Amino acid sequence: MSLSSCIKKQELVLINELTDWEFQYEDKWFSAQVPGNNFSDLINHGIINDPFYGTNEDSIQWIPEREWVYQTTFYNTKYSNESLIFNGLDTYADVYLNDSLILNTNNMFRKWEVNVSHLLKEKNSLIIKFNAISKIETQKQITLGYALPGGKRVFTRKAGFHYGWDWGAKISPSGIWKSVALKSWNICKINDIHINNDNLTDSIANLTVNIEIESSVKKIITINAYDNKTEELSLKKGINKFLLKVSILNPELWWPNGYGNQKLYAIPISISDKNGIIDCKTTKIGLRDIKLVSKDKISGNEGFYFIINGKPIFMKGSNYVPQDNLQNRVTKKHYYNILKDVVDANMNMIRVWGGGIYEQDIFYNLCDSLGILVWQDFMFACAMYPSDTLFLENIKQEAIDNVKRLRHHPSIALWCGNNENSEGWHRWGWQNSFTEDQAEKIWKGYQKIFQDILPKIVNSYSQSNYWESSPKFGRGDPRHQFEGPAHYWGVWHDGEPFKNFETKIPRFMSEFGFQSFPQISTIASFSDSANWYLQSEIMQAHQKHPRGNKLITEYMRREYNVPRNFEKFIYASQILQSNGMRLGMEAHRRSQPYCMGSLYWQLNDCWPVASWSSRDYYGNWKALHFTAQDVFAPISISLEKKENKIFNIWVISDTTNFNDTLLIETYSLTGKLISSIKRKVKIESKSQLIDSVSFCKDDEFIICRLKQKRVESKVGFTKSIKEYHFPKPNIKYNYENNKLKITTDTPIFQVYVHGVRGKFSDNFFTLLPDQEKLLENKLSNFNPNNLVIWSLYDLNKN
Ligand code: BMA
Repeated sequence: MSLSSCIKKQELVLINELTDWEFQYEDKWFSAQVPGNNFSDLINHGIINDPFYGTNEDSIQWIPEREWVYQTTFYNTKYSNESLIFNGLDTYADVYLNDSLILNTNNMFRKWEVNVSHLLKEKNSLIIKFNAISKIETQKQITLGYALPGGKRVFTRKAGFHYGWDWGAKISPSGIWKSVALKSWNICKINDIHINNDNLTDSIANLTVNIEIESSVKKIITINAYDNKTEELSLKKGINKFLLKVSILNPELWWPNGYGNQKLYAIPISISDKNGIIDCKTTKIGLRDIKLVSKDKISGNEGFYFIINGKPIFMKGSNYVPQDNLQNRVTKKHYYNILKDVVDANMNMIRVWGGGIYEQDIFYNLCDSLGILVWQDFMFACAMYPSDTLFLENIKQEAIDNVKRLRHHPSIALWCGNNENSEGWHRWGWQNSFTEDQAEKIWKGYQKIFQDILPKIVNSYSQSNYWESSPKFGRGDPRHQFEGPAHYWGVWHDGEPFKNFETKIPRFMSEFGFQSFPQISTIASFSDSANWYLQSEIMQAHQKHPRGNKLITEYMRREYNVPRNFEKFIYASQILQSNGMRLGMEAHRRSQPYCMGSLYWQLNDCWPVASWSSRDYYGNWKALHFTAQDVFAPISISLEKKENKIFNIWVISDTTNFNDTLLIETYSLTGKLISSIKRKVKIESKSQLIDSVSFCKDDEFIICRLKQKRVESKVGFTKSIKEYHFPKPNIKYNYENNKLKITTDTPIFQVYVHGVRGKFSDNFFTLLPDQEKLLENKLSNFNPNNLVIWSLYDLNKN
């Protein structure tokens, strides 16, 4: 059966697209955007100002304290069976159809379907009332009798970051955040398809297709599947379950980015009778096998790595948080741009962190087609949760909805129960505020959710891997270096030196990070220049970590002159972050196969803020994103700085068995070549120590190159940057044929080209006097007149 013949006979009408919605504010009705939320609607009508600007966040806290009502009318042509589908209501909603209460919701992550056949008329009124959240939470806490770690938010199944985070504003919207549809059908319909991969070899993929059909009559139908297989079936009234065996010959595998193609197969299934097709569904799948290995045979310890299609693969990536507090502002383009930036930074995995949202379908579709593996947390973070029957049932349904929705995406590599809940309970002193009985009850609740309900659902509804919590152990427990995934926050939270990234190496680093400031145009989006100093009220409001600015400045002082000029301070903060994080990323990759993953905290921001991100709210790359691109490249050179001015030179690579020539060069600060060594190398392992070079003088630097693969290392310095006297460079540039050509008369480092709109193809690079740097700008017609070029020279002369 061809895809084009798969025409649905049941109807799915998106009510949000066909009708006008309104919301009520102080007795008046205003037009509303659906999907959307109350904040966006209030902004659109000029009732509130942009909550991201200045300190506006403070002035909008009344919004979640109120009730918000949305309404619409829609028309209907009668079918025998009709249901309303709400793909996402945030959060406590009472839904009325033609004045009858049809639904109460309590979970923004669930999909709700209500049979409304008996209530529909030709013209229908739909009213959705969103209740104020905090009153409900307070009531739930009173009923429980004590407060749980994480605060009152744990009672509500709503994105954790809406309540504020150490990188996020407290902006807690409510509303119809996903589409609303009217589903109508007459005879029977396909409810669900679940495709299992039974066996995958080079010559064949054997699949079992589980099909659920709902029928309003007893009936004989024909099922038509992918490979033109046809079967006659007899339906009973109600729910019918069948399975079909389907084979794909000479299957092409799906591979993560960097390892092969991302072949996807469409599997159409249709049901028909003598009058033609009654219903059909097409499911896209990718053929791949993902195993999570958590028992390391050699050491007997618990390792943690992924084997994809038989190959153990090192995971290079980052942690993803939602792209906006107001989800309706995240367009298809935002999804594409961010995931393209993930691939451009040579990543093959991102972790969707548990304090955000289960992402929209488009996110996973793009991950499938770009080869980005997804470590998917369930939405539980940094807290302990209630465990009463209603709550457990609620999260069970939430898990079923989302595991079913995402199970066919080849990109899904892992479902993980929670972020840091177990770690917090065991090592952050949470237990101290409870009696023994309370503590026992809370821990049992944890076990029920994360050791029983969630793994069972993942197992029964998908073929994915499950892991209880990230991390297995945090930095407070020495076992974090030997077992499972780790979050290492000694650097940053405990003020440990960046060097410790090189020694505290776990089996899989699922979080480590350091903050920096976003570029000045991003800061200008929420403040004017009069506020551009760290202590200003606005800058403080856009730094959510209580010690954030202090930590950045303290670490900066260790290595750099702390610039008095605000814009240079921002530049320095980005170099500080990227150079520090480089130590960790390179050390993790060098430590293969002991360590098999490096996911830094964090990829992105949900508003303009100082944070751990490598890419700011507007998608601008910080220095760290360029560093990730460099360190995560398929082949990369790592300079490991040792005691006594010695550098170990490593090649770290996703592929092995190639020959090359390594050039090891040292230069004076004025660009004079001091020494040059050529070494023929045969790369036989994924991380290979090639040589050690020792320096006599401090005022020299080292650069290494792999000649054939055209890979260049970053520069190695022996001293702290603040101790160097860089000669004043004479930098020249011209702009021709959409390319910016830059030259210099002395070496320049961390060259930052800025001051104009658009994104350059490279930045924060090194340039030597005999080289030309050619840069492209995404905006082909950018104006080079205001261009500013800084390098480490500009930091040190400050
Ligand atoms: C991690 C995350 C977040 C937090 C980050 C920085 O552990 O899981 O909860 O934002 O640390 O503190």
